[in-house]
Amino acid sequence: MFQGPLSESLIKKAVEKGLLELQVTDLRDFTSDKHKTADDSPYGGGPGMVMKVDVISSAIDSLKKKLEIGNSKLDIRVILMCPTGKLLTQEKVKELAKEKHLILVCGHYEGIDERVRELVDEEISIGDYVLTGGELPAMVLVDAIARHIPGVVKEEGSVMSDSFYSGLLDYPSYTKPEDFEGKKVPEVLLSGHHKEIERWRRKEALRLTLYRRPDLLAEADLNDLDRALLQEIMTEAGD
Ligand code: 4GY
Repeated sequence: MFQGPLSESLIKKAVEKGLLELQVTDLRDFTSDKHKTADDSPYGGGPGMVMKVDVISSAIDSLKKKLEIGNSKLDIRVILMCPTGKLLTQEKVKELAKEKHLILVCGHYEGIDERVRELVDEEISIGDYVLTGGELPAMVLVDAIARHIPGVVKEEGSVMSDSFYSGLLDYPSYTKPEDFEGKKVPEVLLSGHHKEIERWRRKEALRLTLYRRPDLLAEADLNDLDRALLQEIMTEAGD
């Protein structure tokens, strides 16, 4: 399941360049019976299967030991991907990108034994919906983190100007053709006036954030120019 998404595009190149190392561990390798049982029915009855805490614990311990060979005692963060975790944000992604090692635990089936929560440092959710497993969320997290490793994205400026990076949505972008079925590229972008282009982009980023994500705007770090631009936007809207 990990092979497809992680052997495509920028992630593959990052691995080839040695900027990033990814390792997939099969929980079944840490089972202790001949049927390789990684899940069992819930105590108290009810539908579905529950992932076994002893199996997950062995897998985490083994990974920690392996990573610690050669390195003296490491502080490796262990993250459980689950819908009950804290919602993933760009801020969290940037924080995790600074870590040297991460272990991402992917649940499966209907649930995991409650005691797994005590084995992990934190729980992260990628959104308020339930998937069939934590694998896709883990890949989402890996992809988001990888973009913050120097050298993974060619132009680092493009990471810095991303939506959410400065707490606002990104400004609108255009490329050729200049006129598509009557829909024209804003004049200012063709003008070559760098200062004016910068001002326009900031204003449009503010406008987009105001209309689509006012919650972000309330949290954003705004300067005097930003406040002036927002004033302009609201005046324009009132006309
Ligand atoms: N949403 N964000 C998510 C998820 C699947 C039952 C625990 C999510 O991160 N993970 O939906 N995971 C569940 C399936 C066991 C993981």
